[in-house]
Amino acid sequence: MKTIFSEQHRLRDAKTELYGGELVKPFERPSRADMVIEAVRASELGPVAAPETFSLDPVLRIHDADFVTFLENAWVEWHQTGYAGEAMASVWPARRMQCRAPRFIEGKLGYYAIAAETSITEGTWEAALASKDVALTGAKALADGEQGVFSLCRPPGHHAARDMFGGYCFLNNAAIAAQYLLDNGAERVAILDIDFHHGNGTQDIFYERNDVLFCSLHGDPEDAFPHFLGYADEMGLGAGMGYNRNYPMPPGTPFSEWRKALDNALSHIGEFSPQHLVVSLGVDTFEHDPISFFKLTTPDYLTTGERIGALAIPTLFVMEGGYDIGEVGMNTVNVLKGFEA
Ligand code: OKP
Ligand code: ZN
Repeated sequence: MKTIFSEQHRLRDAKTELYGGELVKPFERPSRADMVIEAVRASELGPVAAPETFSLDPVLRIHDADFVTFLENAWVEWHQTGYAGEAMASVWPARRMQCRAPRFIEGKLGYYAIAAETSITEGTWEAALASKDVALTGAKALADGEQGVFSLCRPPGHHAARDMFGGYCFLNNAAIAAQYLLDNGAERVAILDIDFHHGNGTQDIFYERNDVLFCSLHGDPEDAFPHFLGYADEMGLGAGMGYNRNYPMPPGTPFSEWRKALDNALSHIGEFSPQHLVVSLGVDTFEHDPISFFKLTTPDYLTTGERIGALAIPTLFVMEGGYDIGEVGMNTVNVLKGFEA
């Protein structure tokens, strides 16, 4: 399997994440991608290629133009105010307040953010652009007939919605890739999100559509980020009714339970008979992940890849989360190896 990877991911290197009332070094840090690419190379999975550069057109198929403009200018606008720290949201249009983007950067941050942990820094936009190029290059290879491709995206994307960033995400790489596949000949694309966290952005983007089936396995929003989306009764709306499936699971969930949800999702995907499958691949379901609460083990990722591969649908793996720096490489590569087995 070919891997698409850009060194530009390093441009996303925030110093701060708001966590537990402190500003800590972000869990979503450059060494994550370094560990994954190192494991890809060591495992002889296949060639590693740099991405092509795409225009903003495929981004604007998913994200609102005003949101894209905001992301592009946020750091400079924040910096120009004279603030010493990184740009972070601290105020929101809460219930019964006006939901519109104001002029000042402080207000715009709150308008476009889903959460406060994700600081915007110099280089963040450039890294997000490179990350979407990694996803699109993978999608293009899939459209050209590859059976499996790994887009080693960083920063991740599945929490980013049409007009929202947060949860370490800016542009929704998986959604942009799925839309690209539809715009290049596919009639139906399925997205399977196995990151520990609910893919609220992806769900929201495709919620009223029946050309994209979205299935997500994740920590129950009662207990886990993003808290305000991801319940099992969210099934889609209008034409999209029945094309959204959530599998929330409780703290401590072991692979024996998780795989039942996986098999259920995979059988729905099979019935949908998509031309392509996009997997939002997070390995923060790992037993030792520092911010998550499922109990998957390293060999479980091989089984997971095998189960996905058994569908025999051309598949694009898009990297999302996974924060145990020591094991993120092996766990990720195990999914890809399992898929190919
Ligand atoms: C991004 B991805 C935990 C707070 C969680 C944000 C997590 C973002 C995860 N107390 N903060 O889905 O891996
Ligand atoms: Zn996650």
